[in-house]
Amino acid sequence: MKRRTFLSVLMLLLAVCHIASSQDLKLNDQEYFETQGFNVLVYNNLFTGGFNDEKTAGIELIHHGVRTAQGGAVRLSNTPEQWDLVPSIPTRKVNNASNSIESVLRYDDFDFESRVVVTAKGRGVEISVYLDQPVPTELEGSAGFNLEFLPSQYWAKTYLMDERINRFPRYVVGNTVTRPNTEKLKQYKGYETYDDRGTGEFIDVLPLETGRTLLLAPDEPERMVKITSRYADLMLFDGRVLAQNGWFVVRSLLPAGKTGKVLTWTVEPNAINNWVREPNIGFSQVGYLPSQEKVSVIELDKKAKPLEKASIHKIGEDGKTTEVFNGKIEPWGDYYKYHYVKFNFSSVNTPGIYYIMYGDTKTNNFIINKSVYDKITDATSDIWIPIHMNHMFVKEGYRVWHGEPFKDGYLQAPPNTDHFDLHEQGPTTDTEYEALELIPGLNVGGFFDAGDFDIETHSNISVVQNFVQTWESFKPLRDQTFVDQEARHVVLHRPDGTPDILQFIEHGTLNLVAQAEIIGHMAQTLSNSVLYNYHHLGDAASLTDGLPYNAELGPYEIAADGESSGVKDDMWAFTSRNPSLDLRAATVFAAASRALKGYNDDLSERALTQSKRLLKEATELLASQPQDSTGREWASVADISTNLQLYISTEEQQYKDKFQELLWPALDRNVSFVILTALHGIPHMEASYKERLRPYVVKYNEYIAGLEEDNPYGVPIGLGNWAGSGFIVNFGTTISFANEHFPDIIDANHAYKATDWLFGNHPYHNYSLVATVGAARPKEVFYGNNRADFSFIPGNVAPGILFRKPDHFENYDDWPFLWGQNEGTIGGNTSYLIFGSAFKNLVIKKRLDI
Ligand SMILES: [Ca+2]
Ligand SMILES: [Ca+2]
Ligand SMILES: [Ca+2]
Repeated sequence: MKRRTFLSVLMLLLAVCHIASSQDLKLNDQEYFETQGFNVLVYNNLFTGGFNDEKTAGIELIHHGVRTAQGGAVRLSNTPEQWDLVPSIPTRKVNNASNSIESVLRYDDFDFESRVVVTAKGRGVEISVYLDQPVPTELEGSAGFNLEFLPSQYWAKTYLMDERINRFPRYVVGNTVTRPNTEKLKQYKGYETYDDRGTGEFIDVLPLETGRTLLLAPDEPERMVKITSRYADLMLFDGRVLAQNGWFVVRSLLPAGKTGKVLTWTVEPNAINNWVREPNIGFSQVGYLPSQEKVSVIELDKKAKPLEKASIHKIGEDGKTTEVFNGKIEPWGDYYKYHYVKFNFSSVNTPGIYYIMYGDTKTNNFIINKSVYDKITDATSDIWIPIHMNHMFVKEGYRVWHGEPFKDGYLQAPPNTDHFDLHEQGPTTDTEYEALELIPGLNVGGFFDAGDFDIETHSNISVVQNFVQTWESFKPLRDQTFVDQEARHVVLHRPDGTPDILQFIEHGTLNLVAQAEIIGHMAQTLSNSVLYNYHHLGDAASLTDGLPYNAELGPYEIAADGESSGVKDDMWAFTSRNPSLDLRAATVFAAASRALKGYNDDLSERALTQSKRLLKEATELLASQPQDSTGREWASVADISTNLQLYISTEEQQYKDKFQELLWPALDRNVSFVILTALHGIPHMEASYKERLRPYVVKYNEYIAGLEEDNPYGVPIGLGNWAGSGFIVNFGTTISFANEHFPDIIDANHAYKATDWLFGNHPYHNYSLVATVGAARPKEVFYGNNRADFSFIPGNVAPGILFRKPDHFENYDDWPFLWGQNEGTIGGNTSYLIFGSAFKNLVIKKRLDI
């Protein structure tokens, strides 16, 4: 008896000690659970359905600095894909007194609500699901609580379900069953992510394991998590069976016919005692010019005590290293989750190979030399851009990047179509074509949008504009690409006597002119008609079967003559007329016409003809629209730019007047947003224009100075759902042009902040965000169309450092599938071409000054 009392007291004491432990989870003022080593976020990031369900929402774990789990919520399938239904979270209550967060999860389609309560318990959290009404009958066996773990952080590590030892598979090899489509719950807006090949069945995934206690990664303290479930079995699924971007899913079904507390999990991530995150030493992986300013921004755990000094070491030709500089660490301060200090080593200016030492942390090497930036656009122009040429066969060495896509052409999208890639066909076709009729001739030229294979007309317009601007401003004669439009054949690394940029202008113009000539105006997009081939991963030429759809044939049947098929996979042209888009096309046609003259005179003339026609028609259409309609909303930067381009092309006073009428108030509203367009106007306006612009350039310089206060990197950092490399490219371009026109106001050195950021001086890690580009440590995985291979397409610029609410920046370099941080777009990468060209121009000028 006595002994039992003693034990009870001891246990109580232990429990008290445990409660007092400094590593217990606490709700912080950012409204998430925190302890050193891990954070539990509870609906700080919400699901939004359809396009935005991209594994960045729900209950999330940030484990020793890496967001390793997300998607914690009541879900309706074993391994939910993008476009599966997601719950809305109408209420979320943070209760500091009880150390808990309570949220209501709701599925409108089934009038189904649950309450998820997450409570800190010692070193972990308890997650409970409450129901006021039982699970609706149609969701019995489907509604369950899921939490998803990142495969790249768990594969090849061990796990134990109850006592059974196992290993997370490096590649998905799992068991599946097929079930009748009648049992498949509807997907977002009724879309279907799969092609059932006429079977009437869908694939469901079977669990890898089932039990009550799951221990993940006991062999890796940074990733070890223990999950126990009190009332229901835990099942472990491999989400990669259905979709390469799937995660490992831990799931318990909600019981049928029950109310009250129906499910309780305890989730206990391991926190390493006294863990402190390694410093992230930012620097340019491409290297530095001898004369330029060189500042490393070092990102530190708030628990880390900043060091006094850091040092630079030179690697000699004999392979030996010598310390050549040591200097003081300057404090900057806190920015979101971390603390930042700076290390200025500008005085190191002898060409050579170097690395940085900060305490025990040694970086990889970098170069100081006059030539480091010479090739920063070559991978983009020689490789990334030609690989994205649509309707062509593209070869590099022994490798075929893709065959000729979309030989089946494009069908007229039916009226009233709401498209999954955020387009719509309005109530009429606005063409002479019937719904689903082939519009012949559109499968020519154009560039793939991004990691997908559609032609976004507005992006393709910007792309041609970017190419023409690069050509007219910098005249790059680089020729490393062979383009045969007749044979639809492209070969990389094979010169053909024509500057590549002219061939890119031609290729973009061919598709845009075809749209104008054949449809009569611009299409919004040429895109997929079915969701199951929109997420295509593989050769673009195999996205469709290359045969026009023939309604006379049965499903999946091929005609006897081999010329058509019964596969409904053809792409659609979305043709609702938008006069603002036509007006933008008119400007780019005028620009392309100038550039193509003397190279492809026929296309040059056709572009000019369409420019004049669309300009007239679009102007009339816009004038006939009611004043308050969106068509007359001239206020955006695109409209300011359009009027400038129209003036450059036509020299008509009305466009010059309109340009200035829109420009000055826009500059008053937001100088940093519009200044680049204003700078582009200088060569075309009278001298007084430049003088009127001067005070705005002074204001822009104040904005640049203000960025030094805003964040440790001194660049505009985006906090949106698509990370901000694009802003930084634009920032660098603006500085380059502003310095050219106003060298007395804008210091050229600010442009290095843009290259520094892009090439490695940024939060989370220090890898270059541009694929390859002469960097010592470029990022290795991107969301390109080869993402399923965990690879990259050289020259791609990743959106980069993605912000997750409330205070986390990330960029996965072992997991390509999050587009907001790892994709590259044809618009963004051709903007990088302009930035790189303008920047190199600046550097060459400075080099002459040296
Ligand atoms: Ca797209
Ligand atoms: Ca060429
Ligand atoms: Ca087809």
